[in-house]
Amino acid sequence: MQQLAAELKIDFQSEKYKDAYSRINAIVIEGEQEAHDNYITLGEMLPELKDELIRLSKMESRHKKGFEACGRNLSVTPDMPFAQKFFSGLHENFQKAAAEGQVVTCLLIQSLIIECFAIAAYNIYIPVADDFARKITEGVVKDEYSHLNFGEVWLTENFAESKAELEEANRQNLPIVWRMLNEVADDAHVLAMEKEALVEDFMIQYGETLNNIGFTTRDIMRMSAYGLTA
Ligand code: Y39
Ligand code: FE
Ligand code: FE
Ligand code: FE
Repeated sequence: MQQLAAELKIDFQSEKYKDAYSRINAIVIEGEQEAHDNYITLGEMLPELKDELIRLSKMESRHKKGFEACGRNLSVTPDMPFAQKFFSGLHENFQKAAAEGQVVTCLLIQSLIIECFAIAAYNIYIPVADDFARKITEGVVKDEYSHLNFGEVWLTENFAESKAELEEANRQNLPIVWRMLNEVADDAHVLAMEKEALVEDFMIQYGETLNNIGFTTRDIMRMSAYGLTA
């Protein structure tokens, strides 16, 4: 895997690489922090699953520390204000849903959308990462599959009562994901991560998950179309 980064002759120390990394690294650090906070909130909304959700939140804290080390390893200072702005749309929608006790919407935002985004981004990053970051990211992505699985299992078990809210939450949040992908495309390209690959991985993962939860192919086609206009 390491050969791809070498073949592409990625210069991890160039100013151009480090400048792009200061934003992507910040996005990942901010994302892991928000994922931590979101699982704590979900633990309060689902008291019978609190212990498991606290366990997930601790994994997210570890991920954050790992990615902070990746930035330090390249002598990059993450641009955290940029990252906070980057996440503000999903952040606000999660907060609003939590305040209204909409656990299904919260699960869709964190455990389906954000986790699928993470899985796509980390899988695309691993072959083009520096050696240090690759080892860290390989460990992290395994955890993200287990977080996606948590949301998938809960929503499968509660599918009938959740279906309408899931469709509405998808309609409100999927366009935000496409805007985020567009916003990060140029920086991702500098890291040898192509937007087309990110979109493809995201859609495969997200569509497969919706299918496992109980949506029909027809539902998934309709739900995926939201955001194409973003
Ligand atoms: O559950 C999690 O750990 C998710 C918070 C992390 C999301 C990280 C978002 C990655 C997007 C990076 C875009 C790079 C092209
Ligand atoms: Fe994580
Ligand atoms: Fe996660
Ligand atoms: Fe190019």
